[in-house]
Amino acid sequence: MRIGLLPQILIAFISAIIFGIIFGQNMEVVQPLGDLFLRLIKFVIIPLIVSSLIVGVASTGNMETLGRIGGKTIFYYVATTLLAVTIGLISAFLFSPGKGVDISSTGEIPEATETGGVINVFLNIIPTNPIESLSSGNILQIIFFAIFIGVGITMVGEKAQPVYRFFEGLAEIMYKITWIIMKLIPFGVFGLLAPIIGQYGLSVLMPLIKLVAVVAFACIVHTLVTYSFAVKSFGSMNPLKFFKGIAPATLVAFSTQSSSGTLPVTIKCTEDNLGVSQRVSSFVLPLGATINMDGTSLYLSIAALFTAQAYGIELSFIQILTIVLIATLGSIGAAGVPGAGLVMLTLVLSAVNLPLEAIALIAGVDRFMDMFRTAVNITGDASAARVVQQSENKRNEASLEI
Ligand code: DAS
Repeated sequence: MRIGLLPQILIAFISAIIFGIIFGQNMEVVQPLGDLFLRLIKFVIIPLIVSSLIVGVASTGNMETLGRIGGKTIFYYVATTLLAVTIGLISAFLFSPGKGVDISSTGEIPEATETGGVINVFLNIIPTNPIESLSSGNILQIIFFAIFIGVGITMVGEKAQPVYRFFEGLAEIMYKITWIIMKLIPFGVFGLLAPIIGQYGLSVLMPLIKLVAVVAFACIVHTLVTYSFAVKSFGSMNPLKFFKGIAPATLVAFSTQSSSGTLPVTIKCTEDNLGVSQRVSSFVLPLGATINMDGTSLYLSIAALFTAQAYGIELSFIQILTIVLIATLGSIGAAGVPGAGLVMLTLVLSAVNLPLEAIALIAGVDRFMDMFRTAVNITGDASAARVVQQSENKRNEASLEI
């Protein structure tokens, strides 16, 4: 009998607690299992973010599409994602989910990087040597490089198609490898969590329950506030009609934790219930399932602050700004598959030098948060489709009046 991944993670989570309580610090013997899982996640992250970002940006097709509809769509996606990250940060500061257990990492906590001012943060994003950025794992520069390659492919058009197809294939390969690594989560959870429980006891778990609650709260606030305002003000639709219309897809996303897996349902609900044409939905929704993940972005900002709070690390303004940037860009690069946000969390923590061991704590409850963030991700995509459709309707009406 095959046990689903979520029950497996629950079994690993509960086993880690039981073994940690019974065997105490002796459980550090399974630490290598956890380290192996973290190394596998770090191994996949850079090729995954490069290929998925390039494909996500270049998949807008051609400059015409990228023009009117693409411009509106991408503007809406970036604006709502930045809003989501802001709501995430405010929630994390308000409720401090990580306060309660100040666990210093097993290794030396590296000094948080000071990058010398806001201007430098943005200047440092531009890679002087992309190969060096890739080899040194400079996340922001890698993301910058990938986005510009994606724009370049779109601008060049036909001649760049072999390059596009190469990265499309690489993205599929990386999604498959990520999918395999996600299957190892139960082992990673056990190998990372049991030693922590053995060393710190059950008290370290309390913040986790708070973390899930804060992520769920932020997801609900973002959905009810941002999307209601957007569909009412720019989509000329009653928010209740919008949420009722997209509800089947929202529930499928909550249950499957996969935006890509929910895409067919999202398209059907959007076209049948939200008055969106096939022409708009076939562009906005697949792009959204790839690069628009508001739930993931707010989760990344909350999880990063949770980590800083749990390890007693004060974050500077520059680091918080970096978290906003990476959470926004990392959600663009996250795949629409279960657990993608957890993989991207490595990106965010690495970028501001926060201890990756926190992944151990978070991985155990990640799937519960993934339910909420995936439901937000696809609801956000549907709200974009409605807003873009209404904009197109107004444009067509205006052209008829001329
Ligand atoms: N499960 C991902 C999705 O399908 C989101 C995530 O993991 O953050 O959208």
